[in-house]
Amino acid sequence: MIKTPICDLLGIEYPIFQGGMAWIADASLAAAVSNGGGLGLIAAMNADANWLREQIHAVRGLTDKPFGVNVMLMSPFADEVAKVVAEERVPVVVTGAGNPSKYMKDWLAAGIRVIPVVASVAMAKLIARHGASAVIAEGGESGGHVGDLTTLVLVPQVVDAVDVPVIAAGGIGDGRGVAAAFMLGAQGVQLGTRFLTANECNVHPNYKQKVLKAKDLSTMVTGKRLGHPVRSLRNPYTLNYAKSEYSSMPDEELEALGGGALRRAAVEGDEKNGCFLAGQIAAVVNREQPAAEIIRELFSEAETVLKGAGTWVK
Ligand code: TUI
Repeated sequence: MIKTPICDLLGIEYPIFQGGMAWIADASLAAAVSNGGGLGLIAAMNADANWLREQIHAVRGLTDKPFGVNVMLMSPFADEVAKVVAEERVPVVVTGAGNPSKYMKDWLAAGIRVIPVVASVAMAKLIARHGASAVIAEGGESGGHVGDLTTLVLVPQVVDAVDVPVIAAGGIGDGRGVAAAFMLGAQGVQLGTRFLTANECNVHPNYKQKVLKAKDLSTMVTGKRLGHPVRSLRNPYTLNYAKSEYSSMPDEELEALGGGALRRAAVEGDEKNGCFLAGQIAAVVNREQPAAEIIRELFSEAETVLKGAGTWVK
């Protein structure tokens, strides 16, 4: 049985978080993951306060286990979303895509455990000083908004730099990845792409199929020109965006190309005009399963791997 201090800190059975995937991670998926013994997250993404409040109430109706909300800091609604999580006293807030320091005081005063995603050592140190309970070190193998460093390189450096527990994210999709994260010094893992194909995930079926069919080179990163690189599955939309990015198209037009693309993928399953965010590890995700089964399988595989880890040492 793999148990780490993060389990006691948050009151969860397995040290695993479900990634806060925009337009995908709703109350249904979050509750399934929490009921399976992990930490389920609702993605506040670009939604407003009312939508989030409804989702928080929905998840509370589906589970009595701890859950969290992922606050995407680039969202135009970040301020109102930050207020809702404090008012609702959600057990855990995970932040992404920026620096959450300005919200930390209010969240900590509301008794919330704040666990920011970081993509650098500097951000990890800063946020630990502001009272984060743990940090999620996310490598650029992940889907969605990506930093420059890989998980293999980022995680041990963050582990060395801060005194709080580190959760590894990016490029983890099976028990081998979970085992590797623990070997790097992480106390837990966060997986997005693997949970996207959970039975309880309400994303459009076309999206699940695209992840299930993905191969090693199926993802690409676009958006560097505007400063917000995102990893997604290669399709007519991303190829056109990439071409435009290297053309003389004005920034405003390029920005307009991005608008609504995540929704078209996740809600409409629009294969041509949607942006299907996914991590590189989509290549090893090959079946739909209940979330609880995913969690059990990941940790049983990880235990086997860790027990055999000394095999080659003579
Ligand atoms: O946030 C994510 N993944 C995301 S957010 C998202 S929605 C979106 N839509 C369009 C454009 C961009 C995003 C889709 N996927 N992951 C967590 C994450 N956070 N990865 C990297 C970071 C990060 C990066 C910089 C965290 C902190 C940071 O600090 C920079 C600074 O100094 O503010």
